[in-house]
Amino acid sequence: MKTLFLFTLILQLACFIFAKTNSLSGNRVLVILDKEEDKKEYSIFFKSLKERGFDLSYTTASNEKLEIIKYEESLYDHLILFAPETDYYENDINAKQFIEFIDKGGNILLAANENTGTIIQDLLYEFGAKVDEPKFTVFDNFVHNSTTPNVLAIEELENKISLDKLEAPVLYYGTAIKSSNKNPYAKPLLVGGPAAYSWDDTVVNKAPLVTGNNIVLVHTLQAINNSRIVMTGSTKMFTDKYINSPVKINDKTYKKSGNLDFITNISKWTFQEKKVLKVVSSKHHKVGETERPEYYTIKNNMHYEIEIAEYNDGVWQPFNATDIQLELIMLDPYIRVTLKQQPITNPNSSTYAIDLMVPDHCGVFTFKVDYRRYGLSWIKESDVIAIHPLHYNEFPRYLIQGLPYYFGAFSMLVGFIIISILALYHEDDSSNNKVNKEASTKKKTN
Ligand SMILES: *[C@@H]1O[C@H](CO)[C@@H](O)[C@H](O)[C@H]1NC(C)=O
Ligand SMILES: *[C@@H]1O[C@H](CO)[C@@H](O)[C@H](O)[C@H]1NC(C)=O
Ligand SMILES: *[C@@H]1O[C@H](CO)[C@@H](O)[C@H](O)[C@H]1NC(C)=O
Ligand SMILES: *[C@@H]1O[C@H](CO)[C@@H](O)[C@H](O)[C@H]1NC(C)=O
Ligand SMILES: CC(=O)N[C@H]1CO[C@H](CO)[C@@H](O)[C@@H]1O
Repeated sequence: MKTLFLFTLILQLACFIFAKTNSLSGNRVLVILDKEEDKKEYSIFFKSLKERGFDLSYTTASNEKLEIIKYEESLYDHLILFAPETDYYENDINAKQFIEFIDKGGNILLAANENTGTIIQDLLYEFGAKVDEPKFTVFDNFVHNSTTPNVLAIEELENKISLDKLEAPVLYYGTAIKSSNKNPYAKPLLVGGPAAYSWDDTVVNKAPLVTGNNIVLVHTLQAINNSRIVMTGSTKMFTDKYINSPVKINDKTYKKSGNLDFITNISKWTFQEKKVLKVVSSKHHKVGETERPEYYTIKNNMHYEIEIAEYNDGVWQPFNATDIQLELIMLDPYIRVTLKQQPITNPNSSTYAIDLMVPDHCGVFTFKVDYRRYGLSWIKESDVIAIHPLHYNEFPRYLIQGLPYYFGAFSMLVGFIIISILALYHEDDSSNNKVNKEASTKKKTN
């Protein structure tokens, strides 16, 4: 009995160790579906997530036990929202709660479709995006699969985020996302081709509201706290049918669509398994020293160094870039310089450094590295330190340029002494006169 217990304990421990995910923000995923049965349609995608170590919980939007935040704590690290059609989520869960979930550092993978309900519409609206009219789907008479013009076969990425190019076309059936383009934190990942338009199954009798490249198929957003959100207008994209479907586009055929590769890569990005940056360390000191000083003096030569690592699929790698800048700020940046990457010595990170002269201006300065590039998580490192003016004993003395002044000062001094001596020891004639006068009066009285 005891051995059995021990055995199960070891087994559990082993499961626990092997179930470790590569995600930096945790492995608890909640999948919200419209209907319980939908789960079967996405079996390949969900299986791939489980293999990556995620702990998936499934629920439906109309489940009474639906909860994402309890006592101010997120119950999950990531959400998969595959329930666009439900108009009312149980327990009053709405866009506000999803935003709160994001504020707490959660990531969301969201799929809408041609029957998107108000909850998901509201949520998209928060991200500066909205879906087209109900029943409208995206058509493209040039780049589509075999003879169905509303099953698009997309071959090109609009922005690279975690994948460089698509090996096979991605099949897409669903609604168009319209982006207001006002949210600087959002960028489209897949867009419609030049001939794409959004319409329902009636005859097109006026200009469609959204066409061509303005049709966003997959949209991404990275919030200021590095939470990541991916939105798409197609739930079908994630289904087994689309993943396994052959693709036939303009006489070219592919045995399998690129959907699995694509959704694997974007879900890795969403769930913080890729392109995550962190500052390992940063330091600054005077040239020739190693300790951070209490303050700098104007025009000191200083050395700044920052170590940055990039996380991809479970390993921290050296981060490579040529555009990381350091700013010395007092209200405005006084100095902004590009840091140079040093030869890589550590397998897990890379170092960027620069030597520079602190500004000829005293005050309290912030030394800041604020690096924001789309697709990578944002890093911000800052340190506040004072820059002092020169101390009275730090000025050089007796400059050649000062000679006329020294001459002036010393000639004054010498002149003063001479005049004082003259004034003190000068014998005045008038006193002689007085004596003479006294003598003469004496003579008179005699
Ligand atoms: C991700 O995309 C790359 C192409 O950029 C592809 O080679 C790879 O197979 C994709 N899938 C995964 C799981 O990385
Ligand atoms: C794409 O076209 C192929 C070849 O005609 C077909 O077998 C497949 O079912 C189509 N896929 C979809 C999702 O329509
Ligand atoms: C680099 O990271 C690996 C694990 O990813 C770790 O085993 C190794 O000790 C690290 N190396 C250094 C020099 O930090
Ligand atoms: C940065 O470059 C080094 C050396 O070329 C390489 O080993 C490392 O994998 C690169 N880092 C990333 C994140 O690609
Ligand atoms: C995890 C994390 O960094 N959360 C932050 C996300 O952004 C909000 C608002 O800016 C902060 O309050 C959270 O702490």
